[in-house]
Amino acid sequence: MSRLNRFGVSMESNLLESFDHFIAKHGFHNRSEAIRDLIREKLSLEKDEKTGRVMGTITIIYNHHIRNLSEELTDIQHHYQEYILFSNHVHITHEDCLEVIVVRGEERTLRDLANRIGGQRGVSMALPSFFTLALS
Ligand code: NI
Repeated sequence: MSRLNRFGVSMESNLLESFDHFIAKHGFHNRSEAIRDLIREKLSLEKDEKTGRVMGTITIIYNHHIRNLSEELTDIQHHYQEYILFSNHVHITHEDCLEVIVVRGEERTLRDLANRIGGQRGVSMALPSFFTLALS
């Protein structure tokens, strides 16, 4: 590991308070460790964005008894139709459905898609799993 450098960080009290909650929730030992981790993650995301496209799946579990949820999920997927190669649906219990959506495109867009799906009431999981495609 290369030498550690110290630098000062200024931020508003409420932001720092939220950050400390984040640190406690995610089990970081201290602020420095958490900041390092966040920076690494952000830089890695940016690198993926620069290298372009990814491919993978978004696996979702949802309760189809929730009013309008199935229609809403269909609407969202139509909005992103150019990124979706196909999807498969499995009925896992009386009310729960599992869907695997195979996607290809810019990672940022695909993460937006996963977040939009995951943000719907009645969706208990929206798990993105992507790998980077080499540019051709
Ligand atoms: Ni189903």
